[in-house]
Amino acid sequence: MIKKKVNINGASMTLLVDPEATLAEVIRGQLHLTGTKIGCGKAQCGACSVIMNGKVIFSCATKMKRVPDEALITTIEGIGTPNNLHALQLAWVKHGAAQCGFCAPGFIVSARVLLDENPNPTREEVRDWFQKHKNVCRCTGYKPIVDAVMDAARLMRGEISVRDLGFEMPGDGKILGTDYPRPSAIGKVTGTIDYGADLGLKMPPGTLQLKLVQAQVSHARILSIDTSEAEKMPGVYKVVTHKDIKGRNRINGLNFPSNKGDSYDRPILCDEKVFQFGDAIAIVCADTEAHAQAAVEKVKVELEVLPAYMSAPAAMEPDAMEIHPGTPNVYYRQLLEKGEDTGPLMEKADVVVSMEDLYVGRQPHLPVEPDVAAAYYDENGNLQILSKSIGLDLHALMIAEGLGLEAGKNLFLSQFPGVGGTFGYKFSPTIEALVGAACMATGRPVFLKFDYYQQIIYTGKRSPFFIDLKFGARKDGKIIAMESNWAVDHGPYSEFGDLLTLRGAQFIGAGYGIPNIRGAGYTVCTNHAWGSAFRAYGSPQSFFASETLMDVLAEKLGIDPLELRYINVYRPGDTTPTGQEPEVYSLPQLIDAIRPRYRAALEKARKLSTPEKKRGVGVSIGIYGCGLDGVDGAEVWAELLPDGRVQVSTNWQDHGQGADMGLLATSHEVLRKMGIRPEQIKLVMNDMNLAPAGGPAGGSRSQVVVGNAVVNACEQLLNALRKADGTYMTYDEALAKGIPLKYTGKWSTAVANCTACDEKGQGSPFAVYMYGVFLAEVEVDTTTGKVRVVKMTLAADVGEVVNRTVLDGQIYGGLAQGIGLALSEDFEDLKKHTSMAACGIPYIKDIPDDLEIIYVNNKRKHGPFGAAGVGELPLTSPHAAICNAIYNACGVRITQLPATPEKVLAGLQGREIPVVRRPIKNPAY
Ligand code: MCN
Ligand code: FES
Ligand code: FES
Repeated sequence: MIKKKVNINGASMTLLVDPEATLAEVIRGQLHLTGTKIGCGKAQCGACSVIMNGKVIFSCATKMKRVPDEALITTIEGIGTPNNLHALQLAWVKHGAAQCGFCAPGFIVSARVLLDENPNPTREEVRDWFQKHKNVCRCTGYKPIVDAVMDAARLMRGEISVRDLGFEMPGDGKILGTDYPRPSAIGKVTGTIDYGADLGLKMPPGTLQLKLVQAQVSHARILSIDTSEAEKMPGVYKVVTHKDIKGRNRINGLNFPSNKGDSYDRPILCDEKVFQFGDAIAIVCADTEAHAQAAVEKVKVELEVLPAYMSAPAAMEPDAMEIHPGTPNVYYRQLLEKGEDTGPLMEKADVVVSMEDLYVGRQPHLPVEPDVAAAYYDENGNLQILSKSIGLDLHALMIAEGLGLEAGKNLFLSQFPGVGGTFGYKFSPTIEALVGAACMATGRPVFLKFDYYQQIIYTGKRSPFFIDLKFGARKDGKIIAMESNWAVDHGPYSEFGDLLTLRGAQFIGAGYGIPNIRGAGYTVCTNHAWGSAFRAYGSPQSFFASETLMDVLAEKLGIDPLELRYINVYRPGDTTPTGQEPEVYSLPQLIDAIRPRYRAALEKARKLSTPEKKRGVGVSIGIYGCGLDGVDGAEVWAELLPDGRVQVSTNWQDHGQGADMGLLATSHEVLRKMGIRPEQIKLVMNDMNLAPAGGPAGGSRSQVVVGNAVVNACEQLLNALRKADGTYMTYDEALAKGIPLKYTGKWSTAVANCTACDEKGQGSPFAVYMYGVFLAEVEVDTTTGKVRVVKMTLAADVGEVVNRTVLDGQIYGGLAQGIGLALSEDFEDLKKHTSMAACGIPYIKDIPDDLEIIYVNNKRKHGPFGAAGVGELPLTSPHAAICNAIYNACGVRITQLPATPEKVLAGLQGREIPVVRRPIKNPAY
């Protein structure tokens, strides 16, 4: 222990600290200044940035013994408060620069030093600054952040006023379609909203800290688990193993009936086998994290190590052992049969093109906030779990049986107030059942937070697809037949593997009115990371294949790639690969909108290309459904409160996308008719104890499905309160008349006749789709193979705009993730891909400042006020446009992602680009 004098946010204090503790631990743990966040914990993300003696530093990497005496330290709490926002915080709110908001405190303190040093920076100087200080944002695509810094600088220079950064209510009082700031923004930019790790520090005395014993091998039989020594370690309360779990000890994966995989193949705590590296074997519950961690080392696990099948090709080999004994490694098949048999049509076609083993890898989600959860028993003896779950009611159902509980009866889930991004990994429960099991085994409140390494190895990843694809086309460019074959490496757990494989049927070749299709997709069990949802789920893999092959076809036919797409995109009379009639025909309009930019980009690339730096342009189309397959519904309550406000309640879970804003703008659009202002709407969200099920915030469904239920609930309330003269009753009047004050709104895609796809992949799975055309401009360094994306443009039809800032932000953020997917992101090598940076997260200079969006608005019949969703559209196929642009620039065709400099350079030098091949194309099934 040492004594350290410091000045924090203007207050001088003497601290007693462990010299080895980090400044972040002291600020957060001892001083409870939880505005400073810990993301990577390794000086890679800037979430923990604070100012020390005028410099931006990583508090996660600064030991207390290195903090100079009398250091002047400023944290986010010293920059501004909710009642007195700093210019940067005002501008952050204005530009929607805090989506999940987890990165915001770090960026804001970093920017504060920049503006102290340089009050009039250029955009590039702002970008250089954040690059130098390694400030990472996974949500915004960085552009709104630079916008915010520029505006804050203007305000500080006196060029604009505070009012310019505020929200001006339009005369009609309508906030739908405006840049109204999201309700949670101020909490995020001031660091006052509690994320999981913040709440963890504020739990009551007696809370047990949890640490996991995790597998260090990818496949093994468990021979014994000995906890006796660990249980004797200081501070240890209990070591929980599978034997302590009262229920079935399995997560219910909710498999399709035709899936040969067992819905119950994912253990909560491993009992018989280890299925992948990082699997949880035991939970140490102790008084402190340090004590728990020390005891983890003492748990003895005896294993018989088995061969590990680390990819679909390996697990498909005839001599591979069954990873789940009794279940074949290829455990699900999705057929696709539309129109006539394609064999004879391919023979008749003027041109046939095909490619094999097009591959999109195991993209890691990389939210800046690592996974975290807490559990406790409430006063009624019910188990309460808090987490980052984006499907509270769904996850309660999936874990209840495993724990021996009943969802909604004695098991309730809620979200932490702040959730630092999920991008879909939280569509599956991760550590919810672990904290539940620990709380049940100890009877004490418990808390578990992952470090970033655990975030990477334990949580699910995007599942790689290997795709073979063939198009048969006429000379005029019209595609008449498609044949597809795909294998999905879904890791060891079958949960949602069938659904993901179905996405291949729905999205390979989507966007084009191809009349005849034959295809088959296979789900493969492997020992690499389990597959979970990832934004745009299944479509980035699918579009990478069809949008790459479109360019190959265009070249063979001598037709411009954009025009070939124009010839083939959905027109009235066409149907989707699943035989569904599109609800709108946006793609020709979107191509028309992008064409002038495309032509200009080609011209510019021609002019700017040099032998060392070759420029190129590529396009792709992207489509995604808004909903869960088939019939999908939501429930919402609207209630008039005694003070005249209206309470709107539902579980529209927030990842950071702006669920609060969506719920507010959607309900306000109905309620404003009775004179309700936005601040009179009380949102009650994301707590199973308090709000009904809106359904998971996945599949870009919430704005459409929950939004419609919001409209329904609010309209019922409005209709009940409307008087004959068109005015509305007050609370007292309604009470006096005995009119019910609370209404349950419901909506389901049954009104749009949605049907799940059948065994031949045919059906009308989604009521509403989103449509986009991507334009990528790249520069390839021919000496290194490094690719720089110079500009991305997306022409998008997401229907009516609900909130402009949220919408723009969703698209910028998705495009940035697409650039990462194309060029750098991967989770393949368990030894190498172990940190945020090693997994290839894009820093600000990896993303162009030039991100352009062109909106086309075809109002959707089945969307509230005509809105579709947006969340996943921008990540459907930007990577395909980028790879097409690389080919256009330098003639190197990348067929397996990511397009690393090594691969591009190999292509440039005429060497073979290494690829992974799938041995068995049509496995016996
Ligand atoms: N919206 C809008 N106008 C429209 C459509 C939508 O303003 N025409 C707004 C909505 O009000 C909502 C947001 O855009 O605030 C996204 O709406 P929607 O597309 O319906 O998606 P969900 O609310 O269901 O959110 C989930 C979606 C998915 S599936 C993933 S994955 C995802 C995403 O959104 N993960 C995200 N966006 C993310 N954004 C952040 N910052 N972090 C994540 O983890
Ligand atoms: Fe400190 Fe990432 S840099 S948490
Ligand atoms: Fe930056 Fe989410 S807003 S990480």
